[in-house]
Amino acid sequence: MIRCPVELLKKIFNLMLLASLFLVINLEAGQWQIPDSITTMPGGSKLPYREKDGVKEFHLIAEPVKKEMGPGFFVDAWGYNGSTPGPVIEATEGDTVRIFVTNKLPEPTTIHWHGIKVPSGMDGVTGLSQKPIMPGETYKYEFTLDQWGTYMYHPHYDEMTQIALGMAGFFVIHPKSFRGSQPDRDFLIMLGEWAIPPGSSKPIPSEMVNFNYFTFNSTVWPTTPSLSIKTGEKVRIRFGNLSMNSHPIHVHGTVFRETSNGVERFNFDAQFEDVTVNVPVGSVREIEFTMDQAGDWAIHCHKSHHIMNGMGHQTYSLIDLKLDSAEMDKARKLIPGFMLMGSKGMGEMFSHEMHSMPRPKNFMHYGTPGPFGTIEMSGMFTVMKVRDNPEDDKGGWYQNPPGTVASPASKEEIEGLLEE
Ligand SMILES: [Cu+2]
Repeated sequence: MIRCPVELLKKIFNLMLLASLFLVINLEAGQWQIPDSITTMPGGSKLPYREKDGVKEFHLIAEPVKKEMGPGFFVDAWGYNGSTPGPVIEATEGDTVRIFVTNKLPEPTTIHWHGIKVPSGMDGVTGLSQKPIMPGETYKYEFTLDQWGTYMYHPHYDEMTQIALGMAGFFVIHPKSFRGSQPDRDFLIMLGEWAIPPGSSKPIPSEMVNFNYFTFNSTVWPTTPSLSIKTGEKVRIRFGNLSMNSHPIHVHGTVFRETSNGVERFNFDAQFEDVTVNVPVGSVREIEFTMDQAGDWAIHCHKSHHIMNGMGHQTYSLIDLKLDSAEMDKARKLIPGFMLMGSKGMGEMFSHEMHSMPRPKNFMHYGTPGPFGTIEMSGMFTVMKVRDNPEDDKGGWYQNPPGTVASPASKEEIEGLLEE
């Protein structure tokens, strides 16, 4: 028990001394630590670093990864340090970084630091800038960062296979001093495409066009976490794309400014307002906005096939076609790849009846429960949960104020409206 202020001061002094000693010991030992910033990759992690002789050291491990892409839907992917995308590398402009890369894949690999100015021999291109890192080997990359912004890393050996299986990650370089604006939330989303046959857990790396899973940070909704935002907060989202297609990402509930293509930041005059940001292959796009209105707001790719799961894209239209079951059987035999597409559209695919139909093992279904029935979107889709008090929110759906939800019109309201 502390009886007088002098004793209290002594106690505080001793504690501070102990804490600083502990800090010195830790720094000397080069303890691994997690970068301290608000930047987060929903569903992902950050790569720890340690300081050694004024250099920031990191350790990436290229390895096979069992990824839960959707609830109960597991994929045999490749990634880094147990995850796809790989953990976020974070450093600051001016830092010298030393990155150890251990190869635990069954084939060689390298790492290319996409967009980062490095010496030619650190650029990671197999055969051109270095020898491949053989399975079991650990290589060392070292360079000084004299730029800032949002960059990426990926292999430059057997790119088709390794990137298709999930090997990609963000490399965020924070500016040394304040530039532009400071958001309250700073999210990273890596866009991905996968071709995974129904019932299989193995993505097909040679697929070039016909993908059937589209992911934010290698997951589909509802495994992709929702983004928790407080009303009035300033939000930044950084999108990276190392897939085979561009992805126009549409944000509901706000108009955003496109503030950067990852390379530092556009001058304010060069920034522009938009509602959809197209993220080309091999590129980064950053957007910033303020969420003024509480609610559940969708954010998704606007290529409508990219918000579906497990969908075959070479089906025939049965809309308006009335076939009995014998005719259906005949059609199935006659037309290769013929599937049971709805005759009134595809909406019935999302119904609960469809969910009760037998389906292959390890298969991600089409719709998930929402506050008003089934949410049909999945794939490249998540929800921004904007709340006045996110701390009090139990993760449920937005409670709309009475009279603010679209509802059936009454007879009186539409009187005369439907007359010829
Ligand atoms: Cu897309």
